Amino acid sequence: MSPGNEHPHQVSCQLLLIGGGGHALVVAEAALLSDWVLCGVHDDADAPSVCNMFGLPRRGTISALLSGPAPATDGVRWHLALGNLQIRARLADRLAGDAATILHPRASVAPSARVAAGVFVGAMAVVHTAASLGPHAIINTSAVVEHECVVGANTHVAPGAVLGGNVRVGAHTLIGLGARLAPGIAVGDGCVVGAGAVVVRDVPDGTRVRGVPARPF
Ligand code: JB2
Repeated sequence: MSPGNEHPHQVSCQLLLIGGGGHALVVAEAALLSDWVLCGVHDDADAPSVCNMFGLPRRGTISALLSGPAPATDGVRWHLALGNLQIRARLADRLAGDAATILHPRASVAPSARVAAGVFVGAMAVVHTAASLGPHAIINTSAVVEHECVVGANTHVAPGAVLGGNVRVGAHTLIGLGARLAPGIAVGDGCVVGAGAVVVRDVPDGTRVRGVPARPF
């Protein structure tokens, strides 16, 4: 990794998960495999799945983090462990302190890749040579981000999606399950690429596309 990137295996750091549902289950297990010590969860559910599965205390709600004065994180590292991109963006703006980057130990992240704070890379995902991942991006299970791709802040590349070489994806965009983006394609901010789509033309900001080849809908 380039200077300034975090080492994937943070030893005995305390980590707060923001979100307690399905995505949190995946993040929690990856974090534990990477030697993080989980210290709690914020979620609106009374009994979040991740608390039940990993025996973690619920420290508060997401609604409380989103309202009132900016919440304090008391020096504890935190990670956005929920999938809702709008809520993730609002939380990222409000939370102080250092977001934790979590790389599953069986992800392949090239040493030359740039990985910003708060990123999650799931099991069997590949982030290839000179790729760049913005803050809080999610590269989910078995997704492939090829050489020199740029993935914007808070963008979610869903399981099995493939970004060919030199693809650029903006911020707050969802690349759906198993979608394919041809090499060199640009997808803008706030877009949705439907599951299984094959994108062979650039996608402007705020556009939803689906199908093979992908078209706006
Ligand atoms: O609009 C919201 C909201 N949406 C989700 N307002 C507030 N206040 N909280 C919201 N949340 C919080 O995210 C809730 O506390 C909820 O318990 C938590 C987790 O959301 P959910 O259980 O719907 O799923 P997830 O985010 O863990 O997983 C989704 O995203 C993943 C990336 C699912 O679609 C998964 O299948 C997917 N893999």
